[in-house]
Amino acid sequence: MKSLSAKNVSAGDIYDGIFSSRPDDAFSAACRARNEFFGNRIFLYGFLYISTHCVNDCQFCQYRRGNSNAERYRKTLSECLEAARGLADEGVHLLDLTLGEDPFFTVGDGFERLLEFVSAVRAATGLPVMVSPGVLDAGKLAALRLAGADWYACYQETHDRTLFARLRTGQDFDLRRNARLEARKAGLLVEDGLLAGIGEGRKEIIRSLDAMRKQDLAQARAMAYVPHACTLKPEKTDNLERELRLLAAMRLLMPDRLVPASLDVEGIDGLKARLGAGANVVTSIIPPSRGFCGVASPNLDIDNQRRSIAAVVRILKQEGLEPATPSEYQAWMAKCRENLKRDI
Ligand code: MD0
Ligand code: SF4
Repeated sequence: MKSLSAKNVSAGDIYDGIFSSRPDDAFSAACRARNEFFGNRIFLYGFLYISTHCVNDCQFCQYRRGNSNAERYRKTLSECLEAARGLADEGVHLLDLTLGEDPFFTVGDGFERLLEFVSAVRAATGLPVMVSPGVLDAGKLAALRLAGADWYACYQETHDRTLFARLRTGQDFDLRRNARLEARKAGLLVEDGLLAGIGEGRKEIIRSLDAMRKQDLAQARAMAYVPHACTLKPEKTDNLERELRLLAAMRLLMPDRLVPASLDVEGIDGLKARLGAGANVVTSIIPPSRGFCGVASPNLDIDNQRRSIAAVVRILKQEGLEPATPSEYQAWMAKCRENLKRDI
C-alpha cells in the first residue's frame, strides 16, 4: 500500500487506501504510524458510568429514554470515589466519568453535583479526568475545566446529517458539534467518535473522517454498533471489520492523536485486533463487582475481571506493547494542549 500518512492526503484517499487494501496491509500501515509517534507505549483509561438515566432517545442505545428495561442507576459520590481509587491503584492513566444526558447531573443546581464529582475524583486520585455528559453549553464546559476536568468526550456518531437524524432522533446536529468546539475553546481536550455499521457508505464515512480531522481532536474513536433486542435492527453484518478499518483510517489521518481500542464492544477478546489496527489507548476498563455498567455492552467481561488492568497488560505484552508510565501520559497531554493552543 502506498504511503498514506502524509499531512496533505485527503480523507477520501485515506478511505480508499484503507477500505480497498487487504486488511493486513491496512493494519500494518496504521501500526507503523502509531509506533512512529508513540513507540510501544499504550495509555489505559478507567471507565465509570455514573448515571444510566437519559433524556435522549438514540436509536442505537439501550439506555435511551423509551427503553423501560434498561438497568438504571445513579452512583453516589462515595461509590464513585471508591471505584475511582480502585482503578487508580491498579494503574489507569485517566478516569472517564460518563453519564447519559441526565438532568440530575446537568441541569440547574444538579450541575454542581457533576462539578463536585469531577473535583473530588481528581483530588482523590491525582489522575486526569474525562467527562462524557452529553451536550453542555459553553459556560458549563468552562466550569468543568475549572473544576479540574482535562477532557470532554462527545460523539457525533456520524457527520452525515441524514444519518445523524436517524440515529440521534430529535437531537440537534449543530448543537452537538458546537459543544466540542466550545469545549476546545474552554481549554479541554476533545474526543469525537463514529459508530460503525449503522448504514454509512463511502460518502458518509469520508464526510465523517474529514469533519473529524478539521475539528483538531485530541482523541478520535470508532466503535462497531452492538445491536440489542430493543435497539435499531443492524444494517450490516460487517460492523467489526468496519470498526477496525475506521481505527486504521483515523490513525493515518491523525497519526499523533489518540485512537482508542474499547473493551465495550467485544470485551477483552477484541483487544488484540484493535491494537493491531493502530489503536494506542485501551478504554472501558471497569472495576468488577461494584455494579458499574458498560455502555454498548452493559455487563460483558466486568464481573469476571476480564476488563481489569491485569487482563489488559497480559495482552499488551503478548503484542510487544507496554503500558505507558503516568508521566508519559501527562507529558503527551501537555504537548497536545500546547499544539492546540497555537492554532486556536
Ligand atoms: C468506552 N463505553 O470507552 C465507553 C464510552 C465514553 N467516553 C466512553 C463509550 O467504550
Ligand atoms: Fe442517552 Fe447517550 Fe444512550 Fe443517547 S447514547 S440514549 S445520549 S446514553
